[in-house]
This record gives sequence, C-alpha cells and structure tokens, in this order.
Amino acid sequence: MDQLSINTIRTLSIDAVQQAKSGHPGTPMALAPAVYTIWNRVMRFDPQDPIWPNRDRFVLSNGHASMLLWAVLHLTGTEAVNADYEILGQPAVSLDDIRHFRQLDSKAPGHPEYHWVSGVETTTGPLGQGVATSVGMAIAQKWLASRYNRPGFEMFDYNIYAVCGDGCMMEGVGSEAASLAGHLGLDNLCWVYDNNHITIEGSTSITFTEDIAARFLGYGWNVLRVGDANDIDLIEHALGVFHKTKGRPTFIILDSHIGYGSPHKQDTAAAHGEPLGEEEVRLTKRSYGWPEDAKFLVPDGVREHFTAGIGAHGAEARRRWTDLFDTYRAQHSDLASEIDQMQRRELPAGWDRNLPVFLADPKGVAGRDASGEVLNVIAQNIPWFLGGSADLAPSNKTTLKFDGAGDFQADSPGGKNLHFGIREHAMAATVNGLALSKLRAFGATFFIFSDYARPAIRLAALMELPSIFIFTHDAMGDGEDGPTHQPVEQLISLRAIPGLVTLRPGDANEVVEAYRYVMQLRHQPTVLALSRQPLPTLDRSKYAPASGVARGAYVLADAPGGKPEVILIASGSEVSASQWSRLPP
Ligand SMILES: Cc1ncc(C[n+]2csc(CCOP(=O)(O)OP(=O)(O)O)c2C)c(N)n1
Ligand SMILES: [Mg+2]
Repeated sequence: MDQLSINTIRTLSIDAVQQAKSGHPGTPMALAPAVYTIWNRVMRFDPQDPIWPNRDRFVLSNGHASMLLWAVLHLTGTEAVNADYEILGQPAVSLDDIRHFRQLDSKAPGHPEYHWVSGVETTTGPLGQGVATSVGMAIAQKWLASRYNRPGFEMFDYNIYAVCGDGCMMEGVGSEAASLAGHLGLDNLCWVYDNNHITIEGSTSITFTEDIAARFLGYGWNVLRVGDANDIDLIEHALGVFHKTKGRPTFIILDSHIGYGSPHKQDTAAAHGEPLGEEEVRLTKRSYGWPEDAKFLVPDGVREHFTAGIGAHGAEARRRWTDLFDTYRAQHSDLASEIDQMQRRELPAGWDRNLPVFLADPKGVAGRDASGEVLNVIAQNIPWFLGGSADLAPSNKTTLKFDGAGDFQADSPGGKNLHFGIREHAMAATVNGLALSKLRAFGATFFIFSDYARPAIRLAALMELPSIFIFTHDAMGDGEDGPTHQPVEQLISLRAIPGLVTLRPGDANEVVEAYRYVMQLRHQPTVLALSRQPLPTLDRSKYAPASGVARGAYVLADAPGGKPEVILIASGSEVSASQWSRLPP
C-alpha cells in the first residue's frame, strides 16, 4: 500500500503535467516517497479541519513541485475552508482540479497559493521564500507555547516541516533564514533538502559545489543524511531523530533522482520543467508496474490508506486537543479567549486605549519617535503583537521597552522584541511566517533597505497577510549618509505593489491614526514610511483631523472659498513643507 500510494502521487503528477503541457514532473516523481512519509506517517494534520491551530505545518519551498501538494491534499481528502474559517464540505483539491492543473480557476495552480487552496500554509514559488517563512512559523510556535502552554496543557507543540531544493539553498534568503534559525535553536523546525544535483541549466556541478552539510553544521543545525529518497523507513527514522533533537533545527539531506523511474529523463534537467512526453509517460508507468494507458488513476484502497493513516492520526490528535482546550478554557479562560480571538484575527477589547495624542508644536516629533510610542502602547494592549528590527531598533525606535516585553531568544521564547540581525529579506519572510501563524508582527529597517525585503513584502500582499513593515528615514533629505542611503524610488515602487497598503504619515498624529487603521486590517499587509527628523505637529484646530489618514489621502487644508489655483499633494516629510506658503512651520 505504501508503494501504491507513492506511485499514485507520482503518476497523478506525471499525468497532470502532461495534460497541462507544462509543469514540473521530475521533482514530484523523486520526492513522492518523502512527502508520503511526512504526511501519512509523521505529520499531525487533520484533513477534516486543515486550520486546527495545533496542526503541524508543511511548507513546499520548491513550489514548482506543487503537484506533490495537490496529490496529497486530494488523496487525504483535505476539506476546503473559506476566508471566514468555515469548513465548506467540499474537497480542497478535486481530481478535476488536478485534471486542470495550472489552468485558470483550478485549485491545483502552478505553484502553491495560500488563500486560494486550503491546506497550503504559505505561498511559494520564488525559491527560498518558503524555507525563510518556515522560520517565522517556528518562532511563532515557540512564542505561542511560551505564552499559552501551562502545566498539563500543551496547547501548542506543533512542528514545521519544509521541503526544499537546490534553489532554496542557493538563494541568499535561505541562508539568512537558516542562520537565524540555528542561532535561535529552533528544534521544532525540519528542512528536508532534495539533493538531486540538478537545476534548470543542468548539473549543479556548474554552479553549486559547496559543502552544504558543513554549512548547516556551521549554522548550528543537526544535519542528517538519507542516501536513498525511496527508503521510506529511513526517511521516517530521520524524522524520528528530528523529533528527539533538542536545542537545534534539523536539516535532512535527501539524495534523490529527479524524474525517478523515467528511462530517458531520470537525473537530467529535462525532467525538471517539461512534460515527459506521451511515450516516456508510458515507459515510466511501466517501470512503476502501473497500467500504461491509465490516466489520473487512483487505485482502490489508496484513499482509504490515507484515511487510515494521516486521517485517523490527525482526527485523534485534534480530538484530544479540543478536549484539552475545553478544560483549558475552564481553567484559563482569559488565555483561551486570546487564542480564539487571535485565530480569527480579531483585536482584544481596548486594543487602542492610551494611544497618544500629540499637541500642536511647530518643532514637532519625528515619525519614528511617534511610532515608538505607539508601538509600546499597542504591544501592551495586544498580547500577541510582537516584532523587531534588522539590527536598527535604536534608529527605527521599535524597541518595546515596557516591563516584561523581553527579548525573544532560545532561552526566552516569550520575548516580544525579535532581533533579526542584519537579514532584511529573511526578516520580512519571517514576519510573514508569524502572520501566517496568526500573530500580529512587524519588522523594521531603513526605508532604503526595503529593497532587501521586497520579495517577501510582495508575497505578503499576494497572500493577503496583515504583516507590518516599518521603514524609517523616509526622505531624500536625510543626506548625511550619501546617495546609497537616500530613498528615491522606494515609495513609488512600494505603492505599485497590488494589495499593499503604503502609508507615509505627515505628522505625529497621522502616525497614531495610521497605526489605528493598520491594526484593524485583517488581510492586508502594510508599509509605514516614517521620518527620521522631527516634523511639525499640525494644529488640528486649523487643519482637518488626522483620522483622514484612514481614507488613504485627505484634504488637509482647503483654499479660501474652496477654489484652489494650485493643488499641493504631499506625504510624510513634505506635508509640512507644502504648508509653508500658508503658515510658518
Ligand atoms: C527566486 C527564483 N528564481 C528563479 C526561479 C525559477 N526557477 C524555478 S525552478 C528553478 C530551478 C530550481 O532548481 P532546484 O531547486 O534544484 O529544483 P529541482 O529542479 O531540483 O526540482 C528555477 C531557477 C524561481 N522560481 N525563483
Ligand atoms: Mg535540484
């Protein structure tokens, strides 16, 4: 049954790519045994409730192998869930979706898309993003466990599995994230690396010859090797070692053969990104002992085998958790309602109490200073609000300073101040991982270095995540660091990202109103561009209220009689300058 199930994943992948006349058959063929083992033997996931909070997370970082995910989501009978967290009573991925792989509206798209297909934990495709996001998921689990677990109540003890390929290992963001995960000793995180020596241009001997095991040992990971990607007992054993490993993440190097079973394409780049071709499909099926002309075949017993495996284990784990949560609710009702609210992305009552109000002041306050005050209020009002900077917290003014805020480290996983180090790209992906885990999280750096974080910001927008990116030093006028530090095109280029809310407050009260607006977003990421230098705090008895920020733009001051000769449009540092002609700053 194991082998039949694995070959079902393989042949569904082959047939879907062949039918679509595009896609990536080779990696699903090679990784079917590993993904089968993770899902059906190891992972704690209930297909009947794919958003159960304590489920294990599975990230397919080599997103081009998406057929792996569509096959297991289909074969496990994973249920579809809508944006209101309701279970719809229909499959997340139907066989018909697989038949329409990579076509418009199919729930089997070319790459995994969060929010489009239930059971997808994060959008992947840009290589490296998935593994980096998985680090945020692992931090989230540690933080949740620290805040909510109580003796006898392990409410959060899930693990994060990420499957990745050479691309994820070559991309810088993967290295940044691995370094951070190693430093933090995230022993709830396991990456399975598909060591197939193949990328699109051919053998990795032309580009990628470093000692990757040594690299991960250097990062402080536990490094394991499975020399045969078809040996599911060994894969299961390695995953068992991961479970027993404390104090460091686990990296499993899985030696595999891309296009496994294809007589002419195995171990070649040709198996990576194009259909095998009708004749090769037949030959490959023959090598698996599969009916050569059958298409999209799910043999009798395969679905039942998944139901008896992951289905039964997942249902039982969820039932135990739900029972425990009922008792927890009785004994720790405040914590239980926090968990409930967080899961629905709601804010606790009084989340905006004590927000500062800034008095009119021609000298004024810097955007970053106003932001620092606001962050320190919000983080006390919303227990699950946390974040940090890429080594610029003293400049970004993002440090949470109140009693008990603490620093997140391996031995203090309840801390709310995250230290990302100088790793902006991994920071943004990590913030996404935290947001996917239902925490409200921010990451910060200088506005100019938003460029280093941009690919993950774009994914936050695609995923409709409420990630918060705080960028200070927003103006060309911050000249002393020279041209490398002057944000010229960053504002306009971030505004161009569909679905991203970009706000550049013009004075301290606009900073407050910007946060008031941002915090209420449930499905949109935000960029806040804040000034380094003090900006005059406008006298709101003469100007329109700062709450106009929530409309994106507003008329701050109108011309006498409402008949302007010119219209001055400005944001951020330029707002007060735009008023010089009217009133002295
Ligand atoms: C950031 C990024 N750059 C380039 C690509 C295009 N691309 C998709 S797959 C691939 C090769 C990946 O090689 P590997 O990770 O070894 O995957 P395998 O072919 O072994 O499955 C490339 C370059 C991408 N998806 N993301
Ligand atoms: Mg490869």
